[in-house]
Amino acid sequence: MLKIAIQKSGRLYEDSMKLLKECGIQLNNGNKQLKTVAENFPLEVFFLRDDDIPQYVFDSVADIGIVGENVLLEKNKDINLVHRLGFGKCRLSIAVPKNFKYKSSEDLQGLKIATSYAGILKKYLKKNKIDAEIHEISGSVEIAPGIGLADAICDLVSSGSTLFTNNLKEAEVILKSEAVLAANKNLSAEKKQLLEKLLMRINAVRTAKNNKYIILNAPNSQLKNIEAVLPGMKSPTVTPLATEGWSSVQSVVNENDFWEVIEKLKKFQAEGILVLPIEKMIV
Ligand code: PRT
Ligand code: ZN
Repeated sequence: MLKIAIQKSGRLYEDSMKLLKECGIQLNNGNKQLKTVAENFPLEVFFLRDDDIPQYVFDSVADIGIVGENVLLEKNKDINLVHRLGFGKCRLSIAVPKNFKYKSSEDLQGLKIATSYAGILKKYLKKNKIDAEIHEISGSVEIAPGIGLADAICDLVSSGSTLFTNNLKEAEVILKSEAVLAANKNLSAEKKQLLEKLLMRINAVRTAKNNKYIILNAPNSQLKNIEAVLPGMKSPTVTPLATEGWSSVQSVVNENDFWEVIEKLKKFQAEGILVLPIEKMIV
């Protein structure tokens, strides 16, 4: 049995549950309980505060956990970052009051910076040879400059609206973060095997999300050009249409190249282009 810790409630809860579900893992209890066992996979799920997850994984109370990379780095436990999960994206940034004439990190010299991320901030300041005072607080960091508690803050930012409403502006991004899967370093062979199984499923789900299935009709004279733009998993599937001289082409396109590929396909006289989402993709 593999034990996974996920956030009990908060920004990572929904996406963590969704990921397990997309991996075909059925959980019938909600997060009202401390833990639950999956019905169709040897997985026990613990619902915890995100700050506690690195410690629990380190102590082998849980074997693996889903947590923000920001928390993982701040807690600095000796556990492995196994996989980035692509949700819960944010950045840890230093912000200063809007009217502060900020030019470079040199301007942070001698400032008092409020943060809940003292560990990461300390490393950043040391690396950049900045001598600033760290004022550690546990919440509502963004109000610190306004009430005269600090000159600047170091906090998580996603849309930037919290900074904006508190008359602050982003000065330095010190970490780009997303939810990650972290694991204990001493997993048994059996647990490692289960983790591999889970990772295979996570990869299939994530690869599928980054790709689209595409079907189109094209004149045979353009097939060579179209095959070159649509490499697909091995090569595209080409089948003749009832209309003489035309074929149907099916392939997979990466989300990042999508619009560029479509433009090229149009240039090569592709017609009736259909684009479909992919549920799972095993490469
Ligand atoms: O109860 P528990 O301790 O488990 O939860 P928590 O309140 O400590 O954490 P939670 O649920 O707020 O965040 C969990 C994780 O989500 C974080 O550790 C990050 O990895 C990730 N994440 C992604 C964020 C944000 N985006 C985010 N915007 N965590 C916090 N914020 C906060 C930020 O602190 C600031 O107050 O949102 C505000 C800024 O947001 P914008 O959109 O106004 O810029
Ligand atoms: Zn927390």
